[in-house]
Amino acid sequence: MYKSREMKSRLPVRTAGIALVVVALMLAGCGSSASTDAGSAGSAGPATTGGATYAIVSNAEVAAGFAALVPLAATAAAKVAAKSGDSEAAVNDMYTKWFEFEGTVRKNDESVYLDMEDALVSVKAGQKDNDAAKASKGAAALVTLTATYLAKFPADAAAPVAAPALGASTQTVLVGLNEWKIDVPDTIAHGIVTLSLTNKGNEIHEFVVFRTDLAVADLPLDAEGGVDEKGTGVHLVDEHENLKPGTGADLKVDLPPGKYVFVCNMLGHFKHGMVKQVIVT
Ligand SMILES: [Cu+2]
Repeated sequence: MYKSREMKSRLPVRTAGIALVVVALMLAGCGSSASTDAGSAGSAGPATTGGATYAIVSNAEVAAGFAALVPLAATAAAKVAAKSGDSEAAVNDMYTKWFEFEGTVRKNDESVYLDMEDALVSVKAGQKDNDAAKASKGAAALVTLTATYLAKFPADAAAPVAAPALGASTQTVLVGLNEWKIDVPDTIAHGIVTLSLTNKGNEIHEFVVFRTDLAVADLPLDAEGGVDEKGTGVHLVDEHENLKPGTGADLKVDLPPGKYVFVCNMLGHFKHGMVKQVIVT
């Protein structure tokens, strides 16, 4: 993600001559890579476990879950470092295990839960970006967070009372990207959500999901005037980069209830209004 962000900031000012070359290059690359974009996005998302996502399990089951999850995260990070071909499968295995007990962690300790989600996203982003340091940082954070959690909720503690009718859903939500807006419903039901992205405009767009309680006007900004993906008060959930005009891709995300903003963080696009606040119920 950081590599492409740097590339964006180095994009030349669009004087007439340069713009023609850029457009020609974009058109040339469009047909060949469109299917690649959609394919990688579809398989990169975590596996769906449907209604079991927010199941409340016993503390013993959570402890057993962490005993399996921590090595899975370490394995995924090691495969990223080794540039192994099945590193993406290892990330998916990690998420599949996490989905078995994350609802209980969230119910017991929302703060640790959110930090764990960030740690897992770091492993996943490291895999996508071929960034071994990022993946291993996420795996290491998970070890620390697991110890923190298990100290508070050991395996032999009584199970929490089940949350009433959380009933996670699986659904597809259509998202239209255009100059300069993001068309998506104001509210989305929580659960595993497939965001079906379509670039309906004439520019390359991207799509970034943040969980944040901040109003759009209060979002932390980076030096280029985009939303600072590591800024205070925002949690990066996931993103899909470089969606060419006329192409689409699916981004599968796990959205607990809360406030979110969807952003196009291409240079200048956020300031042009490509941001949408969404409530997940
Ligand atoms: Cu955009």
